[in-house]
Amino acid sequence: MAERTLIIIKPDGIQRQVAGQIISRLERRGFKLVGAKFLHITVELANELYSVHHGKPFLNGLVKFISSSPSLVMVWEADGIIEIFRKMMGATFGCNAETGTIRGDFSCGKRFNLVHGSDSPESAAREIRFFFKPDELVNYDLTNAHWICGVND
Ligand code: IDP
Ligand code: MG
Repeated sequence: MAERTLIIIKPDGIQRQVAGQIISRLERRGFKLVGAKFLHITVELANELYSVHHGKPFLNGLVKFISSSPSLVMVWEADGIIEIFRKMMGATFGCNAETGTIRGDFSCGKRFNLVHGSDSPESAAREIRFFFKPDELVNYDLTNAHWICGVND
């Protein structure tokens, strides 16, 4: 099975109605969607999701932002997707992110940066488990997979 990552379109992405544009970029890159949930992340869930940031000065503001309105939580799959998607997201703050990245194209701010992407295989496994039961992730073949990945011989 190819690598999987957790991608969240955060409340600002939903409220600004750019979720479709962000998903288009994931499809265009050849990623495969294997799970999705539209939900309002509660303060409790946000605190748990961002437990690595406990004690940091921005945690309270981050939790307030993430729990302020619904998010679209998804699992996508592709070889090397964790690193590829981190590059597609760009630097944490839109004001620092390169043009061409999601954050660099949709944001000039800081905390309101539209997307979350797991930062390592360990984080991906933990974050995916956090939102999805194993049977909520769908196994299927993309009929054009051969044309996306090619033959590497
Ligand atoms: P990442 O989303 O690029 O992995 P993290 O350091 O994991 O960045 O931070 C999680 C989220 O917390 C960021 O996406 C951003 O929304 C917010 N954040 C991070 N650092 C700051 C800060 O210094 N001020 C305000 N918000 C921050
Ligand atoms: Mg992070």
